[in-house]
Amino acid sequence: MKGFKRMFLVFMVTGIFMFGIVGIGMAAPVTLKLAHVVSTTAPYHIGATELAKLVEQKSKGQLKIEIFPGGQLGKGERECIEGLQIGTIDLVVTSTGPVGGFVPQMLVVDLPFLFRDNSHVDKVLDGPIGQGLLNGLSKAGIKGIAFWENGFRNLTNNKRPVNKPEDVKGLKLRTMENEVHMDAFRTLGADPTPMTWGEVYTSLQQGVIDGQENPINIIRTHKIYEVNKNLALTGHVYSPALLLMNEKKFKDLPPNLQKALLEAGKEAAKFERKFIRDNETKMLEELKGFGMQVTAPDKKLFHKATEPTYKKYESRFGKDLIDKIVKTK
Ligand code: EAX
Repeated sequence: MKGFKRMFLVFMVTGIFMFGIVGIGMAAPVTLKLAHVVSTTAPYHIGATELAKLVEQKSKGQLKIEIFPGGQLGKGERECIEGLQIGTIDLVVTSTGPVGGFVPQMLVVDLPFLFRDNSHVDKVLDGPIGQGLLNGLSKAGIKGIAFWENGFRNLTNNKRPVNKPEDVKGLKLRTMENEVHMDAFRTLGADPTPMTWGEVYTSLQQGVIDGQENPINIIRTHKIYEVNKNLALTGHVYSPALLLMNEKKFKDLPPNLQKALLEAGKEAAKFERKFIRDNETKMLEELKGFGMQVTAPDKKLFHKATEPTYKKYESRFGKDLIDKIVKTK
């Protein structure tokens, strides 16, 4: 019996000792707050949900993401990015729309008709040019993790069908808080009104503005068909999105969790883009089903009409960079 007691004692002490070490080794999981301003049916949310799953897997539960959709932590994307800078928000999924207000160089991607199609987008944004733009965010205390997608933007309005650039003249159009977009619409003779996303539906409903422009997925998942009846497939600008993190908080993460987040951020980017591209045609058919009058104007006419925007911004962004993007095959 004495021998058995000693063995049991040794076993217990060893067990407690081992458990102690493991217990101490395993830090409490880190939970990051992610904010975005769109609905829970929109691609940003679908992508963020996938990101949370991937991060948990890759970090073996050491890193978790809590998602705050629909502007809960900041009614507009600019407010969310400000929250990110001061540290009240850890991660943000946002269009590049308002980012130019923090890092002007990022606005280069918002030039009209800069990107030909999705594969051109992927080659540029997943390549050295894209990485350079992400690195540039560090100037504003922001860690650029990956380019996600918003999509090619199209025009909706309540006044008239749009079949040519002249049809845009005089329309009071909501734009993002983005000077390049506003300049492009001024060249078309429209009256651009910068406004945060959360105010657009009601402003259209009350006739404060005539129209707005967004990718099909945003028009569909935010019921814009209830307040605007004309949709013109202008595809006048590609709107990238970004997964951003407060840079200090990123640097404070242990290397294994930094690695998990960077990998998951890039994988979720592919997942989110694929979701948008796989569902675009279906969503467009649904918009027609909800009674939207859809026109497909000649994009070359709009491209030609917005060319003056390039003249204005060439010196700011550098003709070299613009040419490099345009010439990327
Ligand atoms: O990022 O503000 C906009 O029009 C954006 O496309 C929307 O917030 C999604």
